[in-house]
Amino acid sequence: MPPALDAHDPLSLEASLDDTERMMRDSVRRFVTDRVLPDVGRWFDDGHFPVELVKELGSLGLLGMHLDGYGCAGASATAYGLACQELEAGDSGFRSFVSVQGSLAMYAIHRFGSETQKQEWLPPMAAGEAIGCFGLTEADAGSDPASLRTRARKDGSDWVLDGTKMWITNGSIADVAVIWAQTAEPGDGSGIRGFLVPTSADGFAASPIRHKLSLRASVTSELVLDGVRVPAEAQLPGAEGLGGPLRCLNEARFGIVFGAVGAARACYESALTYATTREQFGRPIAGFQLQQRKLVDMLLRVQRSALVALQLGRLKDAGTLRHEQVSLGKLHNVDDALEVARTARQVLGANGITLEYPVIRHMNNLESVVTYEGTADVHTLVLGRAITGHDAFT
Ligand code: TGC
Ligand code: FAD
Repeated sequence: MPPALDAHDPLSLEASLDDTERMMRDSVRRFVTDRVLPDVGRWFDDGHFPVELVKELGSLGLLGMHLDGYGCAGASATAYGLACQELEAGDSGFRSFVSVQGSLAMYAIHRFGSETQKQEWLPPMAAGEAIGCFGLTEADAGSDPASLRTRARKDGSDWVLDGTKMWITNGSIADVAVIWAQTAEPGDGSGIRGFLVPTSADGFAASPIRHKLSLRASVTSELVLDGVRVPAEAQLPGAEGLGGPLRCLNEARFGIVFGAVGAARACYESALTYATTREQFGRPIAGFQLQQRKLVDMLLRVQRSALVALQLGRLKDAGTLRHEQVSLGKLHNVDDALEVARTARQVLGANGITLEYPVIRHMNNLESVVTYEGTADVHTLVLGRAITGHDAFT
């Protein structure tokens, strides 16, 4: 007889991981259990991101972990994804930090930067000694970043940047901001270019966005660039046009595909434990058919999402992953994670609305996750365009 069904791994997906992937997953899970879970409810309540843990994330090799050289771990895409999964099982804020640091800011430098830029920024960022942010979105340019209005103009050999960026993760704790701006002056070439702006530069200001009810254990900021002057060498030489930032987004979206599985799993497990211990009408609520239906529905969604994530990980490691496939994964897994979180919250009854349990924290966080890195609508239309050949954006 095969062993009894494992309620936490009913498809035996564990067996499809190799030793390195399992070790990485387990070390991040330990970090989350020991360093994040005991305090994360309080951090969320206080609207606080514990910046003192950033160096620990660095020493675990999690910052820019799928990049090669410059102090980065050079891990496989699947191992990176599994790390994101475990971090987000703790809180989306931690996965967000790692995504922005490694997949947006460091990836932009690694992929598009000069050798000097890589040497200057990547080693301290990998170690968690320097923090990066990624400024693409503006108040009037969210889903449509091609319409961004931040400008970079040439003055002698320098660049001068003016504009405002909105909703920027890590903005107020960053040492360097990757800023995407329009260069439209004659002789400068035109189009969107990326710039590495030290946050200590004159004219640069970052202020935290307050009163968020989602991703509270994460820093989200507004950036103002008022005549910020940087040398010619601050421009990322390899990035030209919207394709530059969009390539960075593919990396971070890939991490979210896995991260969403972690958040969903945490909600499912919380609901399963609760349902088997909470008694009403003289027995555990897990014995009622309606609750079993909810638990099984959650289980199916978590497993489906885990399969999608693993398949995308294998494709990325094989070098064949397309950006539309990342859109499919982000759309599917975040939608399912939100559905799992909402269902789990109901299973917990009144306890489901408190921070004593992780569920409503994940549920609220996932409202950001479904919005950033391309909303569910945007990814639906990316897929719609891919399967019909008709572009609904233009
Ligand atoms: P479109 O004409 O489709 O494309 C312009 C050029 O880019 C190429 N391209 C891509 N390249 C790489 N990866 C992708 N995913 C790409 N999508 C498009 C495309 O081939 C084209 O290249 P070329 O050489 O022909 O010029 O551009 P569009 O203006 O129609 O827009 C397409 C759309 C809507 C899909 C895109 O604008 C989009 O993805 N919008 C969503 C914006 C977004 O996701 N913003 C995220 C900001 S960062 C963030 O949220 C961080 S939160 C992180 C955290 O805290 O975890
Ligand atoms: P809008 O684009 O105004 O969309 C509003 C609604 O209209 C949405 O439902 C959308 O799906 C829909 N919509 C838009 N266009 C279409 C269309 N063509 N067809 C159908 N429906 C459409 N950005 C960064 O650059 N860096 C960061 O680090 C960063 N971190 C973030 C952290 C948090 C917590 C949050 C919430 C956001 C962050 N963002 C960041 C911004 C994020 O990427 C944007 O919020 C997102 O791209 C959506 O833009 P928007 O909020 O302006 O919404």
